[in-house]
Amino acid sequence: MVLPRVATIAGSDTTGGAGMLADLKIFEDYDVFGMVALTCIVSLNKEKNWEPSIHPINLALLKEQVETVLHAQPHVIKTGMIPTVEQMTYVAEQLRHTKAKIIVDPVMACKHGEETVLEPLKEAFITQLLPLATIVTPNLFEASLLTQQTIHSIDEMEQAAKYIVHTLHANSVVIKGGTRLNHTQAVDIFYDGHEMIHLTHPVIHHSYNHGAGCTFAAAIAAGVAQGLTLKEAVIKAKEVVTEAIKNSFKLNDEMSHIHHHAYFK
Ligand code: PXL
Repeated sequence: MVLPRVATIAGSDTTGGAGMLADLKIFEDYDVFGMVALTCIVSLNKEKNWEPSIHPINLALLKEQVETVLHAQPHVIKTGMIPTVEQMTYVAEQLRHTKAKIIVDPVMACKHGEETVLEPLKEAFITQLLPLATIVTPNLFEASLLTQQTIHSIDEMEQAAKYIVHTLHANSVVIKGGTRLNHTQAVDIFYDGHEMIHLTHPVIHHSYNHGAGCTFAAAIAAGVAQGLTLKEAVIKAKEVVTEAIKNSFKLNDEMSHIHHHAYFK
């Protein structure tokens, strides 16, 4: 049997919760072979009260890495934080020529306690990466940036999902609503242009979810690489993330992380 190969084009979250560290942890758990093209290093600045600082990798070095992973012909490619428009333009150009399935996590904010917003990336996502996406995985905040609509209800989530597929031309979408709509159920919505599915689970009453978004998209990527349909991969990914959030832990006074591996124990 061929060992499925998955490449992630993403940043490193030094604290081990999000970014390509989350991706690789999940790829191991799914037993798919992981590769990385690193876009940036995110570390926390002690002098600035542990605020995150994003350090992009220079374009020449990113190019060398992307060429290297593409030469190994990954079955699936996941994109995470791509912090500059220059990087994103280059990555989109390369992905346009691959046969791999493409999972786009449209990271536009970096939450390490404080939130750093990468809004200038919005146009580049819309014009360049989304049309290449087999599936795109925005959270509520990213979905409202991409659609320029506020989202306060399940109905508005559904409208946003339709807009992302039919107007922005992603092949399919899962909007991670999580607990932000303040219901007793956390609801995510999957839409592939035909079927609209609600994925629900009871709200977990704490906010330790750093890394959940990356983990969800990584689990979808790994599931697709193993041959699951998109819908099956999304349903399993939701179970994996829910278990990871249930088993989250306090890393230090600033941060709490999910336990990526919890579902597989
Ligand atoms: O969760 C978004 C994210 C993605 N990638 C990296 C990050 C973060 C948030 O902290 O650090 C590298």
